[in-house]
Amino acid sequence: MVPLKRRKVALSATQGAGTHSSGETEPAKFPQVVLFLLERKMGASRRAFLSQLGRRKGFQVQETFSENVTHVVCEKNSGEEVRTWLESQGGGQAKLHLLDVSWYTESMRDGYPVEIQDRHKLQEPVVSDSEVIPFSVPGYACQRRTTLENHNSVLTDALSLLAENAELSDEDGRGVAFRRAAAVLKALPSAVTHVSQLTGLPCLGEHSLRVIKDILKNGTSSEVESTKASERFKALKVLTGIFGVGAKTADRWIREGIHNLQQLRSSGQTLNRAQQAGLEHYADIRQPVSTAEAEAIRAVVERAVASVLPGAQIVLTGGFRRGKLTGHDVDFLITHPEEGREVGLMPKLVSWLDSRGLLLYQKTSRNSYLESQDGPGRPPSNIDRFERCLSIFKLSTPEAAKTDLQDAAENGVQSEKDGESQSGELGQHLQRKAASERRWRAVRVDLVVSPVSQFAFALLGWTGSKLFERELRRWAGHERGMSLSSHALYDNKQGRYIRASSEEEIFAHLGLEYIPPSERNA
Ligand code: 8GT
Ligand code: MN
Repeated sequence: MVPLKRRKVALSATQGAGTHSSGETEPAKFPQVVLFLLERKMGASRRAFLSQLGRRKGFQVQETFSENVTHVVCEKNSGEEVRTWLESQGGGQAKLHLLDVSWYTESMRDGYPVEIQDRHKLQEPVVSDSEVIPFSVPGYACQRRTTLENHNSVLTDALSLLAENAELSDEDGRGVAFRRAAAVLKALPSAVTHVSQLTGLPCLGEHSLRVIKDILKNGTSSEVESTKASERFKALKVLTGIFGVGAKTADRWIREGIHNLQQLRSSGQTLNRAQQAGLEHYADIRQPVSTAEAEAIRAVVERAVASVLPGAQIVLTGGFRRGKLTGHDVDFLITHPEEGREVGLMPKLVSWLDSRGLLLYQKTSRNSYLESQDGPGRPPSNIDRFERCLSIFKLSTPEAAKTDLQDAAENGVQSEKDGESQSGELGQHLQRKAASERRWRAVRVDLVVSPVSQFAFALLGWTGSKLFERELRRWAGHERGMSLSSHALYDNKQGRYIRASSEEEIFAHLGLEYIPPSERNA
């Protein structure tokens, strides 16, 4: 045994975290790890012995507890007991590890801080409701600020996948329920670690709660895993990944035995123009669009708009306006400050782009919105009826070409995953060659033209997220007796339209605090 009484108890109290607590000057071997051994139940002599052993092995073992401590090592203490003691010491830092002495002895044996396993962690008592700080979240996504910083992405990814599966299976109700549950978790200021924290949160239905509990308990949800692995879900994803193919068409194809692109190509199915283009540019379109690419397309569209209608204004909407770094497409809203001048803009814009070979596909629908027909007395429907162009741009940038190269290089693995099985090495070689030779890539672009009188509504409606929009309309209807669309706000009780020239005004009319685009990522 070590002569205990000779330990220099007070020594380390004056020393910082970076120095060796035994008083020697050599640098700590593991500067990130600052240990403190709790004397309670361990006893002073054993503590002194273990501390000295640790220091000899190059660990920083502090004699007194401080903010610098990263690991508290205890013997025969429960988590609750240690937490009580910690509180009496003024807390300690948030990421403090509370560990059993077994972690320490194993680390001593191996000569380095071993990875922390569950069995090393102190037994935590079952958390009772009174001890957890419950999260508080308002019921509508449009009352919340949801940034891109998501502390619960494991949970929200799982719920989003189930939402997607429901949507692809014509079960929209279930889809929305999962989306709402995911949106609530996205808005939380920190990660959920215990189910009891969910008490009182809105929009968490029985099914969503079950999935969340599974993940908190086991790390995964069997339902999510089996959905992900199901042939039907995989086929639906691949087929609806084709521009122009919706869930209904994909479902019909699957019933006819078509599960991947190869099978679709050889099936002799009649494809419409959009689907043909979608199939042709499948690999490009499923590749996320970067902000740089979105900016490049903005520059092109700006040039086009300026030349066909000087003075017209163009705004990047959709996910990019919310600050997302990638998107599945690029959305633009175009208007002119003089009402009426925007009429006829879309065909001119499209032909400007088309004549320069910038469009691989386009389909323009005319503006079918007529306030006189839609109201008063007939509130505007959710369906958007602006003059609109769904297109596939041919984006030529060196950067795009580089991405294509990378794509092609990874294509073997990627395509297998997508169900687009390549026909051997030759197929892959040809695809790689084709991608490296072209100096462009296909990008989905949506262009929308709005009269300036409806611009604020169109901007709000096209900024998203989809759930945020849905929740705005639900709020308007249920809480305010109003109908909101991308064209207008209608007061059902007063039987009249409410004008607005900015998003801020619309939020105010709805009795909502203004939420900027970057916080609409519900
Ligand atoms: P992304 O990054 O995947 O592109 O995500 P996003 O930009 O948020 O979604 P989006 O599908 O591109 O749609 C952009 C916004 O436009 C959404 O908030 C959606 O609600 C809105 N929107 C309309 N009308 C329509 C429409 O007819 N079709 C689509 N796809 N979106 C519409 O207001
Ligand atoms: Mn978009």
